Formats: sequence, C-alpha cells, structure tokens
Amino acid sequence: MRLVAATHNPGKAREIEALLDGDYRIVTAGALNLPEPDETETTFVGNAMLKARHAAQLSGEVSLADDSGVSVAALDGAPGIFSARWAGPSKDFALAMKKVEDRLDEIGSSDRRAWFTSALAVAWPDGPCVVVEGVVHGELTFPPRGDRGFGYDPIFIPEGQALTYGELDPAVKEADSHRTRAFMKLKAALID
Ligand code: ITT
Repeated sequence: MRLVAATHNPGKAREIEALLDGDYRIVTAGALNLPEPDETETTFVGNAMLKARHAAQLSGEVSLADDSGVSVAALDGAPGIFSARWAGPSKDFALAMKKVEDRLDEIGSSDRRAWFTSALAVAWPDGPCVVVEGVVHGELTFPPRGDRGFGYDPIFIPEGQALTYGELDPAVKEADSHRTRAFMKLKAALID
C-alpha cells in the first residue's frame, strides 16, 4: 500500500521511512508537489492533523503528517510549535540554534532542560484522522555538535546519553526518539 508522507522536510521523511521499515511505499508531499498548508493551529497535535487532512484531501490517499519541535524549559516552551519558523524562510538552523542560545543568555538562565515533541497524524480522504504524541526529554548544549541529524539535533542531548542527536548514530535516535515514541503509540492506536 502507498502512503503519503505529508512533509516537505527531508530529515523527517527519512526518519518516517525508517520507522515504517518497508511496510508501506512512501511518497512525500514534496514529490507530489502538494502545497504546504499554513500551520494555523496552536498545538503540535492540531498542526499534525491539519497537515495530514490537507494532504489526504489533495492527494486522495491516506496521509501521515508529523508536527514537531524543540521546547526549552527556561523559555517557557519556546520555540515549540514555532521551531521551523525560528529558522526563517531560508531554513537556517544554525541561526535558529544561535537564537535559542542568545535567548538563554539574555535571561541569564543556566537551566538547559528541553524536550522534543512529535505529533503524528494519519488521515484518510473524507474519513477519520488518528493523532498521537511522543516526547523525549533532555538537555541543550552549545555550541552545536555533530552533523548526523537535522534541525535542532546538534544542540540536543537526550536523557541517558552523553552525545547530541547530531553526533549519535541515527539508529540510536531511531531506537527511542520522540518520533519513535509517537510511532509506537500510532501503531497501537491503529491496531486497537
Ligand atoms: P513539514 O511541516 O513539511 O513536515 P517542517 O520542517 O516545517 O516540515 P514542522 O513545522 O513540524 O516541520 O517544524 C518542526 C521543526 O522542528 C523542524 O523544521 C525541525 O527543524 C525541528 N525538528 C522536529 N523534529 C526534529 C528532530 O527529530 N530533530 C531535530 N529537529 C527537529
């Protein structure tokens, strides 16, 4: 069966494909030239549903969307759902990570606690939409380290590890990331 991965982010698409482990043929929203919807909701769950429904409606196929981001405790959860927007139109994540560091410096906080969230939604054309959320807690580190991941991976050290997601083998991230935790819940929700 074919599944539309309702994302224009190649890093996410790679991880979603690995999680599906060959069970579905994946085609991305980017490859189908589907336009990106405006993410007008106020939660990860809301935006994941919006993106999955949008792709399902336009493609006529079952669509899986991910809305995700990093939330920083000392910044009251920012950037959170605005994680992509902090990188600007040129998707400059070096800039976005610097912005996080600068904001922490500005408020003089040494609290480095942070968490990644992934909301995964599956929508059927003219049908239901199932949504779940996974979270991984950890700590931020500056300057960024490692180039094996994407987005904010180089500044995030997941709980129980000494290396950032940017430094860790992608298989280690896949074993227990926010996206993997959401994916496990999704599987359970779809089987029940
Ligand atoms: P789509 O909406 O097309 O899927 P996007 O990049 O705009 O792509 P989001 O709106 O969900 O996706 O933005 C989430 C941002 O948070 C994303 O651009 C990443 O930089 C960051 N992010 C999400 N998951 C991440 C992960 O596992 N590792 C590092 N950064 C992540």
